[in-house]
Amino acid sequence: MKAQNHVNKPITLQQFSASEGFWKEEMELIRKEVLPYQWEILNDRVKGAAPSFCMRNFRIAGKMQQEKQRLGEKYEEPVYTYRGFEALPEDMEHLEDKFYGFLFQDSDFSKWIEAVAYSLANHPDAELEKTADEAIDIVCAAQLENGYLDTYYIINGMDKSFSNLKDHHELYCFGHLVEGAVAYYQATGKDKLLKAAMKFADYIDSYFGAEGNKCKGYPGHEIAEMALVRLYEVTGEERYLTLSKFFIDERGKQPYYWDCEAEEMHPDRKGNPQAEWYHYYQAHRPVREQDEAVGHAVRAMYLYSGMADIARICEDEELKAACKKLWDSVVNEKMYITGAVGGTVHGESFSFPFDLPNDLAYAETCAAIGLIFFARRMLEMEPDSAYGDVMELALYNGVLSGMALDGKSFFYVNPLEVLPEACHKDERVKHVKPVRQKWFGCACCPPNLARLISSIPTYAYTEKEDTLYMHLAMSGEIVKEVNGQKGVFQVQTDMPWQGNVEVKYTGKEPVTMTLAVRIPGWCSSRGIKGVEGFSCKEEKGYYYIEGTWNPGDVISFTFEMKAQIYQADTRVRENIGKVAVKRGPVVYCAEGVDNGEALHLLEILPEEVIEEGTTIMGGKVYPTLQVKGRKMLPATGLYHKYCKSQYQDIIIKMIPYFTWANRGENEMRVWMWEAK
Ligand code: FUB
Ligand code: ZN
Repeated sequence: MKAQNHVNKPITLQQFSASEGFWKEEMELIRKEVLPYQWEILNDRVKGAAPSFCMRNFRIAGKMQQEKQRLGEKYEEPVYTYRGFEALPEDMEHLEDKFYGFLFQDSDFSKWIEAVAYSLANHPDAELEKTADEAIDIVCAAQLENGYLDTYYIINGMDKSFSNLKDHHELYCFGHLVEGAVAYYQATGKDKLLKAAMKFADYIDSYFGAEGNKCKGYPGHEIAEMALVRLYEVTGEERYLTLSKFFIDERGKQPYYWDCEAEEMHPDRKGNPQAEWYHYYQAHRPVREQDEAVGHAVRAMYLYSGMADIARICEDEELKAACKKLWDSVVNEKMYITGAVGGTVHGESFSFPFDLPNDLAYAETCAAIGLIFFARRMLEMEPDSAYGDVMELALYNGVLSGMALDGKSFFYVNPLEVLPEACHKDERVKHVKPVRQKWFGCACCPPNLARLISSIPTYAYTEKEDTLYMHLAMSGEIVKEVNGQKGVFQVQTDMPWQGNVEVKYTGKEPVTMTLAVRIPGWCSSRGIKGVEGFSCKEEKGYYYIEGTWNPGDVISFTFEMKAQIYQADTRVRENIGKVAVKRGPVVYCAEGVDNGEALHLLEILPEEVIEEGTTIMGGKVYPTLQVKGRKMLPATGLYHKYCKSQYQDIIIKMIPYFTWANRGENEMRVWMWEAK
């Protein structure tokens, strides 16, 4: 296999220190509020929140290992009986020593520890690190001698482990464990969890693979693919890269591995009635032949991210071409204006092209996070502002909407239109919650948010030998080594609220290198100052400023940011006759609390001037927009003879979409009628 060290890679968190501004506040929120809160949750100590059972399961599995040691040969392994999803116990005080929760509950710890790792890299915190070390001890104590580490099977019976790859998430939990372990090692230098993850990886490597009799299965829920690449990059062990590539290339081959798996599980059943569902798992055909984003949206995003990793490292042009086709399918046909993906609750999946309902949307937080993973990997392969634009869009909208401004409640589903009465009474929108929840039985999204936000500088900046890329402007100091010399830049910006970015060179010694800055697709006009003495060219939506940087050099960028009206492709049936408002990367929405009930009666006058204002939410000031419009006056009688509709002029107050539902339960709309 042709494996190369990649050329354009994310910076490390140690290279960046955030200064005052939007992202510093977000990262501090994660550190001070979200991570301690989530630790309480993982230990089932938050009243009124759905129980997690995550750390409890690890403790029980650990106790079993102790028992095994104590009893030696007398120890009796549990024999697996399928339990399905455990109903929530009524008596939380007196639980049996068994596995509770979703079968991938372990992954909540792994995401949490990953977020903790990033947070520690940004900001040392002895107390948090101590808690994390204790958590790692609990997790490692549950590991089997052979390296296996998934509490669902350890507790329920190992005899059936790896027998249901399609649905039982062992390789998903493994992938998350690896990601958390790598991050913790990189942040702290402590390798206990990394060693445990490697041991598990080696066990998996001895079980799966192309060689001889090894199992030809692959994950039902992707993530191991990209996790193994990270493990390869941190350890240099090529076998992890080979295993990742195996999982990617085995997927969708015929005969389908999962058909064989199903036959073993149900020997009496002829054929596999589930086979037609393989598109849900992106396993309907080999990934290199796939050209439409289908199935479960999070799975898809994680798979495409892994494919992009392999395409980059192995310089695999065919795989890269598949990634590009899938990217186009997502962003040109299946993405919401908020950067959210997954149009249908059925299977938490993509629907057909341009089927993007606003109220029925699934738009899972994790899926938008996955799109950011995919975008960053496409940028690593090929810096093109089109990827950066989507990454930024998903981040400021479909992702951030997943968390309350105080970091203590979360959305799993992020629709673009909410009528609370429907959420309560209409089965079709039962999946939509009108207010964020403290936690979820299936809690994939909240710790995913924590790990993304606390590692956000690694999405904003990537680097290769002599070039520093700024994909997202973020205030802080960034260090870039070039040929043994230390370049230091101070970035100052008010993004996402203002489009000005100032980059000052504050290194002690001059450094010759290139700074590449993304030109946001949303800016209506732009300017750059201070480039005299540098060579400055534009390529694929980036300014490339090349030359010798001397202490005191300052380059300023102005990306004009003003409120703009957007329309959807006419194939999006839902949005015909409607408009949405965006300012820079931020999508705006109208809420009932500002505009009264019945938002469906409001219309926007798209050609009128939009005024800007502010409002206070959660103790912070947020920009608002005052959009001229009108409100249709009520006309009663279920059906009546036509009479010209009557309107009243109004000003529609709009707030950033990600801040909605922070002032109690109320209506919300992104797409509003266009006044004709
Ligand atoms: O299956 C694991 C996670 O739970 C998925 O990524 C989410 O969509 C949720 O179903
Ligand atoms: Zn999720």
